[in-house]
Amino acid sequence: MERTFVMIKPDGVQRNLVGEILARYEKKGYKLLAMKLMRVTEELAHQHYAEHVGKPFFPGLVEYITSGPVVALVLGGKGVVAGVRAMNGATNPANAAPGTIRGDYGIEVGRNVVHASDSVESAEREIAIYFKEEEILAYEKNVDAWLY
Ligand code: RTP
Ligand code: MG
Repeated sequence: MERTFVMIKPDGVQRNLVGEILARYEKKGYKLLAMKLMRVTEELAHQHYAEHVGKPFFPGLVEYITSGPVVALVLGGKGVVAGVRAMNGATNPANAAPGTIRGDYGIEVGRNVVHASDSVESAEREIAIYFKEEEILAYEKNVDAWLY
C-alpha cells in the first residue's frame, strides 16, 4: 500500500484542529498506519527539511516547527501521496483553495497547519526519520464485526 508522512504542525495542535484534520483524512478513506504526539527537535527539523537548509525562510521554519507539540502520522491508501497534498492545498494558505485544509484554516505561509510528503520517495525518507518500522501497524478493518 502507498504510504505518506503527514504532520499536524504546532499551530494545528495549539488551535485545537487535530480532530478536524484527522477526520478529513479518515473520511476520505486513507488508513491510519501510525500516529504520535511529539516535539520536533532542531536536529530532527534539519533532517526533515534538509532540502531547505540555507534558504531565507529556513531559520523561521525551524523555530516554527520546534515551537510546540506536533502530531506525526503515517497514512496509507491508493494515491495517498498526491491525494493528501491536494487535501492540504497550496503551501501559502493565502493561495490555497477553499475546501483544502490550508485554504480553510490558514492565512500565513509561516503558519500553514500541515505538512505532507511531496513524492513516494520523500514519503519513505520522512517516515524513516519519524517512525521505527514497528510503530507502523498493518491491520484490517471490518466495521460490521465491531458493531455487532
Ligand atoms: P511542507 O513540506 O511543510 O508540506 O510544505 P510544502 O511542501 O507545501 O512547501 P515547502 O516548499 O516544502 O516548504 C516547507 C515549509 O516551509 C515553510 N515556508 N515558508 N516564508 C516562506 O516563504 C516559506 N516558504 C516555505 C512552510 O511552512 C512550508 O510548509
Ligand atoms: Mg515540502
